[in-house]
Amino acid sequence: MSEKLQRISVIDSHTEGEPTRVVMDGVPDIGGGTMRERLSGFVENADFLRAALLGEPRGFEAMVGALLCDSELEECECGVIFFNNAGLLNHCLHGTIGLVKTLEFIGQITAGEHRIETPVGIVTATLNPEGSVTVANVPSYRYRKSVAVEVSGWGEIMGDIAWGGNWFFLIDGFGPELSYDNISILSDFTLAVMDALSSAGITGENGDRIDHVEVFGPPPDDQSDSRNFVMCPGGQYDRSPCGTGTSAKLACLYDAGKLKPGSIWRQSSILKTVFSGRIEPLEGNRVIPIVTGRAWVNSQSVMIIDQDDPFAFGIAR
Ligand code: PYC
Repeated sequence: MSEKLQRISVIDSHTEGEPTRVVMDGVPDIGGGTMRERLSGFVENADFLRAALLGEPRGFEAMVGALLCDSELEECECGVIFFNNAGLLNHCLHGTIGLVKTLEFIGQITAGEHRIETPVGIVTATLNPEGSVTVANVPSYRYRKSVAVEVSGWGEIMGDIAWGGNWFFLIDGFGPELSYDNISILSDFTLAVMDALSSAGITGENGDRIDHVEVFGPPPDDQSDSRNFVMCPGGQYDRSPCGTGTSAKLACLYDAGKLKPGSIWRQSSILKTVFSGRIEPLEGNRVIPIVTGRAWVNSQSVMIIDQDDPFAFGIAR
């Protein structure tokens, strides 16, 4: 192959329906340090990956990218930086589950506990003997409860603001019915809420942008306790129950006295796939959410970036 061709190795998986593309090799140097410190190196040198690998014609907009990195922390198996069509993500729990199954697939890990460094902290992922993955997430908490926001076309909507590794606005019992046939209207609704939060200056702690909106409703069957629909930054909904979103939900339930240590909460996605979760309490209203889900590796490939290809860096770029 000539030098005008750049080759990038990836392994794809889906976690309860939501895709993860792990970038294994072939990426420019983004520097060292913690995963948080490397984010600026990613933006400077590797941001092209977002459109090139996740956008058309190689990917599709709902894909989440996970750049596999070495970690400088001795206790960590590896580090990871998550990104999607809109930019960098603070964290991604379905992506962590996908990454663990990818590391198992290439023979790097076997069943047991593995620490992974993310930009928001270290998580402990357990690859269970039967194949599922349990992630003990970063400390999570409800920041504000029953916050009202006026949403154009929908009126006043109430929700909680919580951190689960990303910032969420959690809406329970308002909005369109949670059904697969309603994905388009659920998308319109949650995007309108995201816009309204931003216009009203409603944020997470320290002015952080709330970039995920999560709507809850009754469970679709007896396999779960609730169903959700989660809108991610970039306008795509999460096909899985959203791991950081489930973490935020667990923190809210705990703060409301509705989830005790030892109890299990089963969160269904809009596709009816399920994450099960529990909490370990920390000080105050903080908890460590512990979330279990399944992922399957479904592709291993080498992406070719041909400098002569008009869409070498994706159609969206
Ligand atoms: O599972 O945490 C998650 C997630 C965040 C965005 C998409 N999935």
